[in-house]
Amino acid sequence: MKKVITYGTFDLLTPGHIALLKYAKSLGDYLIVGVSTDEFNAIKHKHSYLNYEERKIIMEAIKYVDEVIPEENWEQKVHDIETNNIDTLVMGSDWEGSDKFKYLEDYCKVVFFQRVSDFSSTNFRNFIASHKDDDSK
Ligand code: C2G
Repeated sequence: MKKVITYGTFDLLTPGHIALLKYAKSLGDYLIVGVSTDEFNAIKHKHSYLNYEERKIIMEAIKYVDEVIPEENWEQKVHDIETNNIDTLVMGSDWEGSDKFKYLEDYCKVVFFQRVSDFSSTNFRNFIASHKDDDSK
């Protein structure tokens, strides 16, 4: 069984996230997703609308995802790769060249997925702001 792993916050999913998960699963038989905990998001200086448990529920419902584990720190990846016998780690291309992933090539294949153009967070915020009174009518 070829096992693949990826990591991320996965808040407010877009087709870009799904494209990554679909691609990651296509590289093996079993996909593990390390979903960033709320505490690790704080370390990443990233805010998510949904908390860890909510994001975990959503990720577990995606057909490409076989298992969700908590991503609690930057350092756990070697342990995750070794204890889960991971063949391939997949990340979006925005991580290519990052020193947070280069060293992992000593432990498994590391593949970067060319990101699909994502929805713009700015456009999303503008949409919400311009429709904030819709429900009150
Ligand atoms: N992604 C993508 N295309 C998009 C949006 C996201 O390929 N349009 C990928 C990102 O490159 C990442 C994964 O989906 O590989 C999750 O993205 P985020 O939820 O933004 O997670 P991130 O902040 O990149 O955290 O240890 C790794 C970190 O936890 C990654």
